[in-house]
Amino acid sequence: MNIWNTALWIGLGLASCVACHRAAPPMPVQPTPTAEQVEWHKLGAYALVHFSLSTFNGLDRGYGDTPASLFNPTNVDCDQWARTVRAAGLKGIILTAKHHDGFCLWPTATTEYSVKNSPWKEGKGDLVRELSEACHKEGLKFGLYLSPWDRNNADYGYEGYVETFHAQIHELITQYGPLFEFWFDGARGGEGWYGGAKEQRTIDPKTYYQFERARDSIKAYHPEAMIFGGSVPDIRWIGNEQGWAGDTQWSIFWPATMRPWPQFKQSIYGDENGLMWLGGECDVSIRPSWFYRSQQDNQVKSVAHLVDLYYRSVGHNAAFLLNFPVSPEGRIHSLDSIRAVEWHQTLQNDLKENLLRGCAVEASNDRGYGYRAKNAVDGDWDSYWATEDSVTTGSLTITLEQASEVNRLLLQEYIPLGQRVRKFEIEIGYKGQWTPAQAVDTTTTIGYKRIVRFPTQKADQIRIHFFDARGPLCISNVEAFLAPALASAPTP
Ligand code: FUL
Repeated sequence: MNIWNTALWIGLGLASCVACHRAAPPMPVQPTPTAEQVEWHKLGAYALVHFSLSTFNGLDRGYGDTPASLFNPTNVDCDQWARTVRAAGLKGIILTAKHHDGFCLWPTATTEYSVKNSPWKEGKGDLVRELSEACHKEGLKFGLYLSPWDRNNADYGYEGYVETFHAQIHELITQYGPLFEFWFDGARGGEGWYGGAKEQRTIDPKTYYQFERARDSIKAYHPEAMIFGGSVPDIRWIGNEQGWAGDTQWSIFWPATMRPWPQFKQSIYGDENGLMWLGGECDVSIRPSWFYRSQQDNQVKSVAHLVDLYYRSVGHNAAFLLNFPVSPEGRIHSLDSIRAVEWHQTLQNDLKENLLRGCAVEASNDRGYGYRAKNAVDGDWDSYWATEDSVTTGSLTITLEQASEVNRLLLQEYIPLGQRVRKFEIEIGYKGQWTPAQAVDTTTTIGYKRIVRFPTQKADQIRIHFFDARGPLCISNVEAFLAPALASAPTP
């Protein structure tokens, strides 16, 4: 055996030794997310933009009879929207390609009610294209909002409109992209212009729009796109339009046909007994209205309000969808862009230095090599601490390298194997004395991410007790921070 063969043998031996000592991973606890849903969870926060005829006619839900000629922005600057959104730390933009009034922001062949019959760029403009290109340039993801309800279309409520709706989906998915999200608003039927009929039309939202067919078309071109709304979604509305998720927050839901309790309540909290994975998305506008109104220039949400919403959405295992109402000029108002960037900077300061990275950590139990406690503080989401199959409670004790003040704790579960933790508690240790952190946020579920705020305390150790879980614990990440006091005081 020459020296190379010996080296190879030792190498192979070591590799197989390591392989044979790695403990088996825990079994998934159902339901589990798809790989695409996991990637979506990682986005955290992204933007919505409302811009359409409603920007010009003052109606939040246009009736469908405002002439297309009213759409005449003087200085559309999609690059400015994309730059603003990126500077605000948001990961993408979803655009209202068509709102309830039926006006289309792209030169569709399906209706005359679109930008092609507006004075903007003499009818040659295409806002969907401009924004998709701007997003691409800024490294942002791009998504579309298409209102199923169409108050302009004469055929709305009849078969003809369903074909128009699907033709619009086809145009959007084949001409623009890649798309990371497709947003179907829940508003459905009611009064409208409907080609001059001016009447009330009702539809059955579960069957009328043929959402299964829409889903197949979207996924064929954009397999990674998350579908919001409709009857076969990938993610769910959080049950309010104020930007917050329930303090207990399961990414688990009942299918539409089997919901045991009121939809809105389940939307806010999810339900651990549900049968499908459906993460929550928290939509809210940076101003009171979705569309721009100059009277609201003094009502842009404060940094403290936005920071609080971040903790109660992303910090509650949900996504944050922040709407920017673009002005009639065609720009995000400087009040909004400055506020959004300040918000992002505040959050960056709050969560700047992870005090637990690489610290010594002890667990009450682990399932063996490959799943030790150190995986929870190694900064790698894909490695996780896991307990033995029969162990669904336990604790992690982390010793800081240096004593420090602390007021934020961030926890993450390894969700590809399901959401597990029902309840936990944080204890702060200093010089051998342990005191419970007086958490502002409840310490129930974790899921993809949970950020807990508590009053500043001096710590040389932090202990997390996991009291109850749906299976063995799988904790991928624990971080602690000291957020500057003035930047964002926790609001109850
Ligand atoms: C709602 C719509 O009716 C609003 O106009 C807005 O688009 C919001 C995001 O969704 O349901």
